[in-house]
Amino acid sequence: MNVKEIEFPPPFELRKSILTNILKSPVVFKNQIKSWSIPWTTNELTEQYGHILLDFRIVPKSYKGISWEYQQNFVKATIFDFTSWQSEENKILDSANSFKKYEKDQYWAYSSYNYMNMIFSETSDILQNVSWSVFGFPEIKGKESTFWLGAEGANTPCHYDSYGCNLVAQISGKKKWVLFPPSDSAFLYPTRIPYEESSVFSSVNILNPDLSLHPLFKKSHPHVVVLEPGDVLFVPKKWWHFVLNLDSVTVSINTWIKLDSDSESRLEESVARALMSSLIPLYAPEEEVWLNPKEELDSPEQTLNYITTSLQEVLKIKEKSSLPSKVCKTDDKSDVHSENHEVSIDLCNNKFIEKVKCLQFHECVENDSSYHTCYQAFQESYWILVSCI
Ligand SMILES: O=C(O)CCC(=O)C(=O)O
Repeated sequence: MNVKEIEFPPPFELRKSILTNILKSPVVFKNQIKSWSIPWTTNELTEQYGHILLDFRIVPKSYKGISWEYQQNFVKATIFDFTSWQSEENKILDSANSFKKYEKDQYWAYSSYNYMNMIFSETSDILQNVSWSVFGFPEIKGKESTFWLGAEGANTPCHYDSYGCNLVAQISGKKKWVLFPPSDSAFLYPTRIPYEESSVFSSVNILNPDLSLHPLFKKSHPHVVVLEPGDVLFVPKKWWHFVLNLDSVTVSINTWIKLDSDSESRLEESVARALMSSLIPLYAPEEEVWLNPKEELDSPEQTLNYITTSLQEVLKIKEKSSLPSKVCKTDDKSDVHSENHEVSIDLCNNKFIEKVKCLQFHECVENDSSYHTCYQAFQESYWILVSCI
């Protein structure tokens, strides 16, 4: 098939398309970040940043359930420990290597969602040389980006992010992204358990779906893309995604771009937070974890404050948008008109993203699932409250 090559748009045009929500489908951009002067190979990464200490979650490769963060073991290890574990035989690893007791054929490890300014020093090249300017966001650099390092098989459960949209740069190894449009939400059985601020998880085990439990999943519309080093994926707001590392040392760097609609999402999130903060202490069964690691519950006063502040923010924005001018200010003070705006370049028909029939992208295995339907009452009350806002 003769597919039209997509011309890369000028940065200001891409910025406009992203901020005004004209770019509604995922897009892969090729060959735009090769000039980033950062470690592209495992050797360079180990040489320059081998000493950096990260938290890795460790999961047996035989585990076929959803890899929820709260269920997993964590190890603290350096990047050097990780890359040597992946390239050497376990028996010749230094005894101080934190992965020594984990056979790499039997376990995967993932250090995910590391804010780069928390792990790399301020003067490090990687922090300075990551720049999203070619996509129209010169104000976003390494400091505002996150770093992901994982082994083959490491994955992130299917979820969507409540705020912003996402630019993901693939640096080393390959990653498979399975994306679903926001309109597929009903087919993905959204859940706030485990609770994590700004992540709405799907109850469906994407690699091993149980159709007796989640029959609507077969109506979903997966969009599959394998990212290679140098690719950048744009993920529009509220697109669901499941992500799988395909190589032994897989590195990606991403950033979330703030959108005007985030204020409404903050209000929704404040309701979720209030509900979880009051429900978890009362109802979470002892043997179940309803809270993701690093999350904390708030006091009733805090949750109320959070709702009030985010509601005021929404009302302020609504008031502003009812004024005659439809100009919204972006972070860099350039004006972006939210209507009457023509996009001259067709970005939405991207040839690298394959729309597949649901269940075609993996073997569908019917399995026993221990997912607890007792969450249902809670789930329903949450979605009713959110939809009332
Ligand atoms: O790369 C991954 O494993 C997940 C990335 C992700 O969820 C995101 O960038 O929003």
